[in-house]
Amino acid sequence: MNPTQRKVAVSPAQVQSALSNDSNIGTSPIVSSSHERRVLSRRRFLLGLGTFGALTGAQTLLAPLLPSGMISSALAQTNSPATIIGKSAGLVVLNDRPINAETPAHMLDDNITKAENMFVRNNGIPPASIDVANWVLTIEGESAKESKQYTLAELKQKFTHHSYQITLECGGNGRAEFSPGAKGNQWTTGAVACPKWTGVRLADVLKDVGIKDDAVYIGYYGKDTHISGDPTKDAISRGVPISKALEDENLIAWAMNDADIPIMNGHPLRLVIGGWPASTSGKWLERIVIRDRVHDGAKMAAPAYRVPCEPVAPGIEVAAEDMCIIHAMPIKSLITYPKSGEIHEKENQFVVRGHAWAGDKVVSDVHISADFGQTWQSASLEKPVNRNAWQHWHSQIQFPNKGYFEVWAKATDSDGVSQPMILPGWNPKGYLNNACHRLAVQVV
Ligand SMILES: Nc1nc2c(c(=O)[nH]1)N[C@H]1C(S)=C(S)[C@@H](COP(=O)(O)O)O[C@H]1N2
Ligand SMILES: [Mo]
Repeated sequence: MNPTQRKVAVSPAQVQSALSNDSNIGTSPIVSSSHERRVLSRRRFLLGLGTFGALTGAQTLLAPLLPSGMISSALAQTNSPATIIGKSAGLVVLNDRPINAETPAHMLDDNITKAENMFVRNNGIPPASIDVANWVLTIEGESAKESKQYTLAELKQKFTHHSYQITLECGGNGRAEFSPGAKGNQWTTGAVACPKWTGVRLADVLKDVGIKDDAVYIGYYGKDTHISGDPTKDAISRGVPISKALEDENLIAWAMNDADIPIMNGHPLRLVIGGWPASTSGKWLERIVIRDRVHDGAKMAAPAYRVPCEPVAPGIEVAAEDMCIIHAMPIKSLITYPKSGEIHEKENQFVVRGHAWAGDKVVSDVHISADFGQTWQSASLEKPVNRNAWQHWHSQIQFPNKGYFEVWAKATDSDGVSQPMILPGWNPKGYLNNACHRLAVQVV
């Protein structure tokens, strides 16, 4: 053991013993769809870290930092999943039926997320075959003036092409922190990405078909199938109000980062809706309906993608009629460099950076704290390359002494709304956790 390792507050052995009953935490699990298992393993994990919990008095807050952090590289090794087609082995698979995988924060360090690093969120079974040459997009619905069909070639030839970098974040990103827990994929921080998308404006295509005055909503249908295999059921069919749909940045996209969209992210065509839960960005897009009412497709009804209209106490049951559809995503940020768990020499400046995004708004500030939120310093923040793209920030920290530190990042949007330090309003399905991201650093 070298001297720096000896300084680590939690030794690999301690972590190992804490993990001995369940290796699910601390190594990226191949499958951890069961929330109970996770809670149990976290409890076991904490048992081995009693002093740490006592130190902060906030075990549930601290617990998530350490497994990915100060542990031996052998333990930290990802249980690489059976490789997901087109994806980095470093993605963490949360579920394999259907495939759902998130991106560790440090793999989101690029300004433009690499295709192989973008998370995968499937509600159903991805299409088994994709016939690009014969792919047809149909636009119809009660509030469409007519029904029209476009091949990919027609879309590309008929409408002006646009490229935008658009942040897509799953509404359930951060669900793993909910207490009481919420069922579903236990996303930590990695169900977000901001690649560059190329396609035609959704608005241009809708206008080409003709939108009746009574239009209220649009809805999408994709080629994936329901997890049950039942062909009469849709995996998911969501949408947005027509006013949102007509914004410039929304695309019917065929390319991501100047190449075909990865199969798992919706090749050959997907909807890209900026600022709203990524569940509104339909993959394997085959049909868009212009509705004269709020779209009533699969996963539009409560409790899916809805939160209590008024805040509720944690754990409470909420009636369907008291749940409201999630609109724009809240202000959030991520620390993408360095990786959590760095061992850093005190004499050196600690360089830290990441991204921040604010739904339909703009990020106006990012602040960094290295003392558990007691003091904050302003980070340098770049403007977005376009609306609905994440913004890059960076900062430097001089630690006052040696020991265990955390770096916290807190972004503020153009309305002066900041990220909370802890889980904001609890809700039954575990949506909209925009609590500050925290990084563990051992200063030696
Ligand atoms: N057709 C289809 N579109 C879909 C989904 C899906 O399961 N099927 N999942 C939605 C959800 S919940 C999210 S978060 C995003 C995820 O996009 P990604 O898998 O490309 O990261 O796609 C959305 N669009
Ligand atoms: Mo999602």
